Amino acid sequence: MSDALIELARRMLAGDRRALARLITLADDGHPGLAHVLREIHPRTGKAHVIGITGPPGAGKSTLVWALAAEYLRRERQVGVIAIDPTSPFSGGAVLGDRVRMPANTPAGVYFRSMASRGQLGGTSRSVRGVVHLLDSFGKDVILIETVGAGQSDVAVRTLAHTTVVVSVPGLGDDIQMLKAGILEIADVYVVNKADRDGADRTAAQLASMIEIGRESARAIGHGSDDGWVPPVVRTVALKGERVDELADALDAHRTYLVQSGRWDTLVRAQAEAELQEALLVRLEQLLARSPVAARKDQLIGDIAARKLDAYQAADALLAMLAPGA
Ligand SMILES: Nc1nc2c(ncn2[C@@H]2O[C@H](COP(=O)(O)OP(=O)(O)OP(=O)(O)O)[C@@H](O)[C@H]2O)c(=O)[nH]1
Ligand SMILES: [Mg+2]
Repeated sequence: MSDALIELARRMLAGDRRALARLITLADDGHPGLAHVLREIHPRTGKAHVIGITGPPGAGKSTLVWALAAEYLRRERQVGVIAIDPTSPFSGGAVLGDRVRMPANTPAGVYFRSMASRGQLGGTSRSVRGVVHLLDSFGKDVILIETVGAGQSDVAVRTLAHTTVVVSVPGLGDDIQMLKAGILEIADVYVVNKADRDGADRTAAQLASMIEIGRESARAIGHGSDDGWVPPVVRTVALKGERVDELADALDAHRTYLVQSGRWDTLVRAQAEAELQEALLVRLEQLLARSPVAARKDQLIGDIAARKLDAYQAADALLAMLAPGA
């Protein structure tokens, strides 16, 4: 099994798109054999600029992603697109009749994949991370990840992206929901899309003043202070590709800033740490499942429920059985 997967990984690294598609499906399914694949491709990852694009349903994120992909292609950069679809019928996206999934003619050189977020934070981030690694090793220079804002998958993606873009639309300045969700604090670049509509300038000005207030209060408490990056606000008309070049410039500038300030390395380390933690948990679960100790687990769960033990005592008991004397 693992030999076949390694062979598939080698074909993918040699540029075979169908091998890439099959591996991505395995990552999406959380296939256990993917560990072998990741080992094979790991030395070839770490080059792509991973950009998360988030915002409320219907803001034009998908339209913008495609316009941006076309712009990157003009700049002779290879692009991968991951769209994370919320599975919940209440999240809005899926019920909008006019949502854009994918343009009729996907530009050549753009690899697109839609993934369902299963409402399970760890599961989503693990499989998306796997897909990011695959696209990265395949040679994509830029990986765009679209998520609907303020959901769990959105939080998961934030730990994967180097740069986060928050897309809003005219009128947002009057809507404090986004502020409440804390979404405004996370952006490296802001977009006011649908700038062909009334109020775009006003919304952009409100965003800019909110950014300034945020920076001032951070300075006042001696926190986060002046770190050299002021998030720009770009007004786009994604539908017509207007000012999408300006957005691409802002994203490139952010990447340069990250590299020059040393923050790129900090992000890479933080991601490596998150990944190690995930891997440890997976391995620990496998170890437990295979060991005779597994039989004790049910009993310990009963003890926790009956308030005889707390969860940490139970975990310590399991670990003591797994590794006596450790
Ligand atoms: N007027 C105008 N409409 C736009 C613009 N960009 C996108 N739209 C339209 O807005 C609607 C939603 O666009 P999508 O790109 O699907 O928006 P989205 O944010 O990806 O939506 P979900 O993924 O469903 O959350 C579509 O009808 C688009 O054609 C724009 O710049 N101006
Ligand atoms: Mg969309």
